Amino acid sequence: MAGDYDLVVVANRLPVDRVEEPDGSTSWRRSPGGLVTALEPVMQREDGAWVGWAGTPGDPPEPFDAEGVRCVPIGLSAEEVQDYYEGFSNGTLWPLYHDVIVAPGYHRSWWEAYVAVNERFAEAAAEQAAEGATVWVQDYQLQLVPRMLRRRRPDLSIGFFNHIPFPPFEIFAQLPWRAAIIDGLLGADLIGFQRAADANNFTRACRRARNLPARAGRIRLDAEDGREVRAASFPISIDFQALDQLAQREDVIARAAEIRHELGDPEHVLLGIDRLDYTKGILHRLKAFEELLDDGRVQVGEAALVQVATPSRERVEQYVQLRQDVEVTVGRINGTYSTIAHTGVHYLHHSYGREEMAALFLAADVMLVTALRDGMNLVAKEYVAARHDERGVLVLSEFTGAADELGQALMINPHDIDGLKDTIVRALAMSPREAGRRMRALRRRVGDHDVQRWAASFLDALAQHHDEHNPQAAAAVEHSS
Ligand code: GDG
Repeated sequence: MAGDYDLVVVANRLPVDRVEEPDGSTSWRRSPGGLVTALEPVMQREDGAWVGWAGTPGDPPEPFDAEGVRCVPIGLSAEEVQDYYEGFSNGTLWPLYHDVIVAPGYHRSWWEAYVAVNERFAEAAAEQAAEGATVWVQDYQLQLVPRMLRRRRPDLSIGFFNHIPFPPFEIFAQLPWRAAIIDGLLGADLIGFQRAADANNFTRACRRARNLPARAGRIRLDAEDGREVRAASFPISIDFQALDQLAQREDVIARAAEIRHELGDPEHVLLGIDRLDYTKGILHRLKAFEELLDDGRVQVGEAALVQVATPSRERVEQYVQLRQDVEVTVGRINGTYSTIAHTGVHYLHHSYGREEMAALFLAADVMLVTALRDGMNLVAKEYVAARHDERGVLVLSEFTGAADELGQALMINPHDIDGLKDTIVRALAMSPREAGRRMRALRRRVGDHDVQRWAASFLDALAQHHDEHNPQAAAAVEHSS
């Protein structure tokens, strides 16, 4: 049974957050994040629906319209939140896909919940999509949805985008359900990844785990009349123009100056902004800063490090441990090096509004992105977008997707603490002329490749590939018309 919508986005979360109003009623506010911004214009133009979890366990609210988009909530029980979301998504897949920085848990009960919840998302998407519609499935929580959807609706054009890395086969092979994940993804016409290396890893996994003929990002499925699936890179980006403009607002510029003043007007402000996640290399960054203080190459009072660590996945064991480790480390650094007048590390375990984020970016001489593995890292691109003054230096881990595009950043290997320290010192000492030259090149790149362009290029490639390589779907649509 076909629904009404020509474009259906399926993501773990809806693009809106529930807000309790003072009068006791509830309303929905658009959640911060690039995906919503990127898709909003297309969703409005194409008559779009968004299928996702509303963020709290229990029965789902009825479908509703918000921000010009039809929102279709999926219900998750408290147990499913534990097993599908905190368990298989964030306790198995997240560490496995990020180079096993911590050990993934392999539990059959988590997998069963993942399968059941993916079925529920697929069912809802199948109900909403019009005949011949496009369905765009997002991210690692929903890798089985493309296949489940195709089984129900062979007429659809199905895309999938993986926001996190896809690991080398040697790591992926650990997963007891690796074949089912590959089969799930191959239900799509087009599978998008952040980096070319991720697409290659996936293509190789198709060969190794499924023995499929897969070459140069093309996977042929002989069992499905030779249907061909394409795997390619589509590096995600940010709404460059919106952040550029926000950072030019007088109140934001004034707030940036005020932040520096509140920090005690140090000569150098260093900044880290991350979800509090073990993939982000926060401890490596703190270690480098601590050693620089210890060596006397950097002095408290002259330099201050601001570390915003947004609370994240607080019920998952490794995140509880990480928070403790970060807080002990910050406490030790400040206990050892801070003075009554000056603090070494300003650690902020909460999230901020967009204006404050833009002001922080503007206030920072050096932005530290030291991820151990990161699909893209939007914070790096946001720093660049905010620096309309063409100042500031981006220190960027080579293990981020962003490193493939932002060649004018100072690249580091976060495991190489000496190298990281030297690069921080180099960033602090960089002439305004060199910093300006680098920042201009970075801004050109991000400005030309913004999130709107990302969404359009994925959807165009999907339409083209679907028309050329999916004989079954074309037949299904013809048959029904
Ligand atoms: C996943 C992949 C990939 C953070 N704190 C606050 C805040 N943020 C915003 C940032 C940025 C976003 O959250 C985080 O995006 P990242 O890309 O840095 O990292 P993940 O959350 O791990 O995202 C990643 C991404 O998906 C997209 O595909 O790049 O590799 O892991 O936009 O600004 N925003 C506000 N207050 C905060 O305190 N307003």
